[in-house]
Amino acid sequence: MSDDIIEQVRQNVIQGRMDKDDEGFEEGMIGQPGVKELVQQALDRGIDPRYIVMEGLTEAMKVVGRKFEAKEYFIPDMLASAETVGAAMDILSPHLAKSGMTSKGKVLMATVKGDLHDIGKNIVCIILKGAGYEVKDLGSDITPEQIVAIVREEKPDIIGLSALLTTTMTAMKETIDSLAQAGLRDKVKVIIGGAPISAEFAAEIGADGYGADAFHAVRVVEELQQGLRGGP
Ligand code: B1M
Repeated sequence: MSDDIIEQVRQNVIQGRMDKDDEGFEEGMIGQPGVKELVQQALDRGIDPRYIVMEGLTEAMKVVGRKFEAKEYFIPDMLASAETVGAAMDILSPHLAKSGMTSKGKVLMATVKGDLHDIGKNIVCIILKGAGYEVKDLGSDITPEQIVAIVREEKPDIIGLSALLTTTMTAMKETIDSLAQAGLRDKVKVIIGGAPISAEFAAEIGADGYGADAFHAVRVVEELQQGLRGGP
């Protein structure tokens, strides 16, 4: 039963159907629940919000990516799907982030220079907040210089960098090198993630950790905080 509604969430994200007033790919979709209504229904049925994020939203965006690669989808289609995920996250965030917890540490999060993809980074922010961290989201297309300046000012425990493009992965190394040049590298742990990133790449560029997904990222941040982790 729970899988039926998650499948409907996936299909509606893929079709970019925000709510019941949106047209879909098939006739007669107007009036049928869209992503917003389905996510609320899933929550009302007691489905774990983390399951909705991972199996509903994230899986759907993988399909969208494959369709884009196959030239079946174009940028407006990707954007429509991305917007439904944003709206779903607005509904899910309060359920994912427990309020009133003392901070376990301060994390700054950014999508790196040249990269505008922020959905995965936003999810990581929400899940980290839910795990009790103070999270400051710097946004996307953030340069190494901006990161150095804000690390100096905010003195975070961890900086999280996200990249979705193979062409922007190099900005992660630039950021780590800039932190080193500014004499800040030993003052902050760096964790990286995003679809093209791997543990091997993280080791290669001198990051302290690699998060495969938002929940893995939280485990890695926790290990880094406890000094249990020597590398990615
Ligand atoms: Co773009 N895009 N896009 N895109 N886009 C990809 C990434 C792509 C793989 C699509 C494809 O070709 N199949 C491809 C990259 C190819 C490559 O580099 N080899 C691509 C391209 C080419 C582009 C443009 C260049 C297209 C163009 O203009 N010709 C352009 C670049 C713009 C730019 O950034 N400068 C572009 C633009 C866009 C949109 C603006 C239309 C939109 C982004 C909207 C937004 O983010 N606000 C978009 C989208 C939506 C996608 C896909 C379809 C979906 C990305 C996504 O949100 N996934 C994507 C295809 C794909 O990834 N399958 C694609 C869902 C999200 C939950 O997953 O971000 O992986 P993800 O995050 C996960 C994990 O990776 C991890 O946790 C998250 C949650 O579990 N994670 C971390 C992420 N960051 C982490 C950080 C951590 C730890 C874990 O620690 C700090």
